[in-house]
Amino acid sequence: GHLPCVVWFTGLSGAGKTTLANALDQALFKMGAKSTVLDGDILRRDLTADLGFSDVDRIRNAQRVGQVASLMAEAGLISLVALVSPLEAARLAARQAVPAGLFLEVYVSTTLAVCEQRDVKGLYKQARKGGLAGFTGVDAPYEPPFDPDLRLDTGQMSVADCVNALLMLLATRGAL
Ligand code: GGZ
Ligand code: DAT
Repeated sequence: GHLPCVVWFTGLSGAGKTTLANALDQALFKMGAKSTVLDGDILRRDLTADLGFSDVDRIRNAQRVGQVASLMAEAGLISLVALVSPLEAARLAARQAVPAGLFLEVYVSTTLAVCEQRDVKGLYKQARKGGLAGFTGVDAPYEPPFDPDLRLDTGQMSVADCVNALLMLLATRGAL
């Protein structure tokens, strides 16, 4: 059996949060552990579709998704959350929605240069042209976590190496 918890991935757009959350989800499934992915980008189509990208809305977003993740953990799942969550206050709101000790913060620390080079959705290009105001890393801040449980730079590490580091983290925290 495994202990449920919330693994919270924070980092710039294109840093690799979704890719790592999905890869970890698959690895956990193969091990017989029950997990689920909550992706900010997908949740914003419905659950959080009323929210924009102001500071207040980003905090609301993290708080709401944190509550859902907490419910998932209560139901016995390892809940994997991929949200830019660029503000310390937003991550704190999420942490406070989760029972003490069950919140693991993973800083996907991939540099802006690498994320912008990838530009998976062309959003950086759009933001640089001025067509997208308040884009994180371009003209909205990203506040790096002070003391993350794990730091992963996907510009330096393969997906497989990142997944192994994540499995180690879960194992050392008694989640596996
Ligand atoms: C940041 C934005 C913005 C702005 C649209 N700033 O690569 P993506 O596309 O899938 O990741 C980004 C996603 C961010 O949603 P989150 O709910 O994770 O953000 S937050 O935690 O800050 O509430 C990007 C897209 O939405 N996107 N506009 N202005 N990302
Ligand atoms: P995010 O969810 O942080 O916005 P993403 O997972 O959607 O990021 O995009 C990350 C892109 O980078 C995706 O196209 C896969 C690629 N990539 C290359 N090497 C990677 C690695 N080691 N880990 C994660 N993603 C990687």
